[in-house]
Amino acid sequence: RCPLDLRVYIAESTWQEQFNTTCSEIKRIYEDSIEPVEKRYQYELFKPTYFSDTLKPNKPLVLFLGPFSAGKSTFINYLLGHDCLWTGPQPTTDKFTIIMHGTEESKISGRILTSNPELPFRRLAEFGNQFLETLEGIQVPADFLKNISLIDTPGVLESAREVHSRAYDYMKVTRWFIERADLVLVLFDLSKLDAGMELRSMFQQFKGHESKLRMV
Ligand SMILES: Nc1nc2c(ncn2[C@@H]2O[C@H](COP(=O)(O)OP(=O)(O)O)[C@@H](O)[C@H]2O)c(=O)[nH]1
Ligand SMILES: [Mg+2]
Repeated sequence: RCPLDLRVYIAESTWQEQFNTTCSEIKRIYEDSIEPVEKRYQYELFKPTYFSDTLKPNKPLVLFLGPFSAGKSTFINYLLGHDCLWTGPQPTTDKFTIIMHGTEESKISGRILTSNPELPFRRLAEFGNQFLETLEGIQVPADFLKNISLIDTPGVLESAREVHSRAYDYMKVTRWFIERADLVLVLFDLSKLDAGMELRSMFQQFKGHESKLRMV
């Protein structure tokens, strides 16, 4: 289904224009022809659609990873201009926090985040209820969040692993976020390096997505 005018346009335009036109044409076909059928037969009830998550115009995601107490939350608070996230020297919180734009500051539970079809997080529900307890969203009226969303993570735990055992598969969740992120910043504090097996497994999750990795 390629109308003649689109083919003429492709012949005369630059690569970026062709890419944008093709994406918007595929999206239009999806929205006009496929999405109504999905809705009519309640396709999402038995099979969440991968395409709707990727075709909807989602904002770029920047993921923050690294050891506990490396300064991830402090750095995000700095970007936001005020203290939205809890920070401190001890690994007392174990939350994945999605920071999005909102007209006023508010929190969103993991369950609401994963049930909203307008957001690209529905498939996170597959990691189970225990994980959803550790997932939260916050909306912040910061201007730069109009173009980008951030994800803060609990951080890898080497020495205190048995004290803060996790009731979900941290590495699989990390891989899920790495696959969807556009940029991944791994923060370290060189004065408290605690590198071990968990950090090594975390880096293994980058397989195929190494180009997104930046170490700070
Ligand atoms: N000296 C110093 N301390 C920092 C810096 N960034 C964060 N901290 C402190 O390091 C501790 C851990 O920071 P936090 O942002 O909670 O780390 P996270 O676990 O990676 O989110 C807090 O007590 C911060 O005040 C920094 O650039 N320099
Ligand atoms: Mg933190």
